[in-house]
Amino acid sequence: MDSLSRRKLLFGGALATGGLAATHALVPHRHPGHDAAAAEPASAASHSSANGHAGHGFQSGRTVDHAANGFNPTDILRDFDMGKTRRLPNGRVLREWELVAEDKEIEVAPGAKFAAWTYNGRVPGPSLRCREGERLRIKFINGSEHPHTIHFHGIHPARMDGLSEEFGGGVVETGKSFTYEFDAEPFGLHHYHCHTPPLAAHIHKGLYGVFIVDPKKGRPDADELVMVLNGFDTNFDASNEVYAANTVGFHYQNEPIKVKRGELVRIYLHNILEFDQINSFHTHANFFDYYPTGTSLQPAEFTDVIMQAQGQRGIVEMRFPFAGKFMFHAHKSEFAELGWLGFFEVEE
Ligand SMILES: [Cu+2]
Repeated sequence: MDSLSRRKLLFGGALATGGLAATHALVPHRHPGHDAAAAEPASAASHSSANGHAGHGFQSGRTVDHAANGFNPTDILRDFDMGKTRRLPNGRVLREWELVAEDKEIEVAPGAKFAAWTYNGRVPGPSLRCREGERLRIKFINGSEHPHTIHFHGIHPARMDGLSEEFGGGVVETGKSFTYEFDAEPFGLHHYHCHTPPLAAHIHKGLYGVFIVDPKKGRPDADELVMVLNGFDTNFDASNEVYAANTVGFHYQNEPIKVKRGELVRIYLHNILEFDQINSFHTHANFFDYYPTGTSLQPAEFTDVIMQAQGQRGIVEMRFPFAGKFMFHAHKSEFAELGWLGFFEVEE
């Protein structure tokens, strides 16, 4: 059994356990905008690396229409959503957000359209950020055609866990809303995603984002970046044709991430990749401190490559001693050639 047919089996199984006759609609085989132009990159960026040209179809320096997408991966790097805060009578801080699920076609590589499901119109969803010990309230409004939830990683009561009914939660139907409320704990780098079956579909369609709980005393000043490692199955064969950090393949090759020489750079790095079992992050010509899950203030490792399975995340801290352009990418050649590759541009 080759890996592709195993993937197909796994995906079929996930659909079956969803028990939904509507799975065909949940996982559309073609989207409305599917045309010859959209089909081209998927075939050019064939998942098979046997032809030796994987990825060349869209590794051309052309870029996507960020305005049409409604978000730009360069902005997503440093865009932290702190929500709105006020003091409760007991003195604690209450922090509130509103997240809206919305169906939206996005371009994940030049010409490669993807019928995404989004939180607040972007993939990944907003980078929610709070401080340890605060009370958090997240109003979720489902403006999508499909039922969804928000499942937060963290510590909270079962009803706030964002599961479906059979597991003690409740999906939020189209046009309905639900308010999740819990305490911000533990400090670290966490994440949130939809937990409605079929799970593989609901996650990989784009319903995910990072959830940062800062330690009470904070972390040292740094240039802080969020990278959500993801991928897209553009032809519905339960394997990805496009890989990226923050959605758009090769974006940070076309627009390198500008950082300052000698300055501390902190990366909130999270892997949500569906269908593939593992992802990785490698920096060229440099090493970094790594804090798995961000739950300790002491690094666990000093290295230049780490691996993350789906749902794993960690904080990377590094300084660049030399000016110039330095590559970073998945140390999985196939992913790198299909979009998960970029550059830091280190300036004086
Ligand atoms: Cu969902």
